[in-house]
Amino acid sequence: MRGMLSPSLMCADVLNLQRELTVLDELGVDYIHLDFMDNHFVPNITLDTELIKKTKSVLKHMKRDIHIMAFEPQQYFDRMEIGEGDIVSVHYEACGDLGAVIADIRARGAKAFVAISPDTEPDVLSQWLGKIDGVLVMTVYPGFAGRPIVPGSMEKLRAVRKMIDESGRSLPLEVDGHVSWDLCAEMRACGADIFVAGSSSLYQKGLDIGQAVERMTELVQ
Ligand code: S6P
Ligand code: MG
Repeated sequence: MRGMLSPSLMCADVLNLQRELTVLDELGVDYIHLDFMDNHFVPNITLDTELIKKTKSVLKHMKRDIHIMAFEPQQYFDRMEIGEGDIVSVHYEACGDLGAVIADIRARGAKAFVAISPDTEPDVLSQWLGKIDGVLVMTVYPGFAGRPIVPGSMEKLRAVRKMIDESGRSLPLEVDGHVSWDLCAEMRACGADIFVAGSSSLYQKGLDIGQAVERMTELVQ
């Protein structure tokens, strides 16, 4: 699987989101990463359900990559209009009945990814690998941009990649958190396929977004 970018909209110019989305869409970026938080599972609030819903009317090619950092995420699916083509990541730690949440996402035609926070062991994924469409590994503590990478994250990516490969499925592995210019190629070598690009890379001040997308795409091939 080729390496793909998923720029994080919470790191973009929030006063000009429509323009930010259109530019990325026209550049041919694969995914837009949309972080939703409930101020309980994580101590912050970012993009809301209405905004996430409305992104649908702007995007032509780019797919939504919705990362829900909230307890019982299924309560938000209708309001986000989750459907065909979306990736929806829900946290292992946040679902009372993870099987039902996965089934709900897939019934809507979306791809169900299970996300794990830094303190969650990869082993918890083993029973779900046959039932999901991908895995998201958080390499920072969720809730904020600009956080330092958690030590041991590369080993964790490698361990999850190995588990996926040994399961016999070719599931994409997404990495979210401090995916920097310096670390993204190493993350690729550890088995990541989808790279959430935020304040450590694409959204550093003063960069030309077209050149930055091109450079990062090369780094993760
Ligand atoms: C954080 C969120 C992430 C951030 C991303 C920011 O909880 O899930 O998607 O937007 O990590 O990137 P960076 O490079 O600032 O860590
Ligand atoms: Mg995220």
